[in-house]
Amino acid sequence: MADQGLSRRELLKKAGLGGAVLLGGSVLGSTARGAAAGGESSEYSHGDEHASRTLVGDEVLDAVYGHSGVPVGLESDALDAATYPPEPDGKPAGAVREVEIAVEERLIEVADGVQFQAWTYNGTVPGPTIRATEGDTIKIHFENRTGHSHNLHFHGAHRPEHDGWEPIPAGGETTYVIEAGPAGVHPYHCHTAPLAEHVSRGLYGTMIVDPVGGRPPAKEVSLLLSGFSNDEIGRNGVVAWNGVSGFFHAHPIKVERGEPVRVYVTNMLEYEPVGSFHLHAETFDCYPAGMGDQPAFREDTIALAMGQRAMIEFTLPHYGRYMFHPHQHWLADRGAMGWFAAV
Ligand SMILES: [Cu+2]
Repeated sequence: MADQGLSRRELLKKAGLGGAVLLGGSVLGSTARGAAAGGESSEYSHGDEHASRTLVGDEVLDAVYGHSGVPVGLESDALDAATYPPEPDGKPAGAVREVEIAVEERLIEVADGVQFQAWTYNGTVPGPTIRATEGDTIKIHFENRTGHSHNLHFHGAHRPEHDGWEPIPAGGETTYVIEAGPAGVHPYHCHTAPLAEHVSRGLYGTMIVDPVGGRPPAKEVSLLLSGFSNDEIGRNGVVAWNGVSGFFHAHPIKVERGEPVRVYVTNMLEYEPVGSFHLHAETFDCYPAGMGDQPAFREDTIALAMGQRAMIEFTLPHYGRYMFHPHQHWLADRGAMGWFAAV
């Protein structure tokens, strides 16, 4: 076991070192020049030499930058359920929604060769994205299929007796009934002591609450930042968007040029006082906690304390890759680097 742990640490170190070497080797630059030389310059060029040097044609989806660490063989659609929220289903306001949530222990691969003994909601980290309209009633049938106490606590506004802080013992079950609201984006997570362990082991997810009448059409994406800690990898030795290190580095999130994009960003990174989201080459409108009719401000970087979240909206006008990552670069280096690819 000790040998195995050492090899995993070594593997992680090697991956990090590999990234540094690639960075120094200007892989992006050489890829860009190769694509430009291949023609199609009218499509990719925007009339200035800097742009033609940094845009990469069809290589846009597989060029290499920095530390990746994504598990080998993981398909490009493996995180679709976490990344693309369920679409609003058009039920009339005031609907009653039934949700089944079970806590299960799972061994999950959070980075290439790094297995993590996770506590999960419905088998995945993060748990399922729940979507409702403001004022709906959500009935969560909760089952604890583990040997420890757990529970399910939602952010947002609801009756305190359904706040979910009371531990549900091993093998136990309960039903939480909450009113969806306010309109916004709200995390849910386990609230059993010791809290830091229960959350950092993987018990969290996102709830999206639409205003009555919905939001304007947009390409919608959900990104949840979290970390993984154990004796082998250390505290937050792996950091990820939607549960897998380097995933959106290996598989950029594709959007159409000029299409409105709405991203629900949630920070569930335990043991760090603050996380953040930074978008390269464009700015975005920010709705803190997804609340309000109008954006609170425009930015390219937002800070998010643990449990904080935001809804951001932007369009990407140019063909090419737009990097995103926490602006704490040690977090980006541990797997939270990603791209939007405007195609
Ligand atoms: Cu728990």
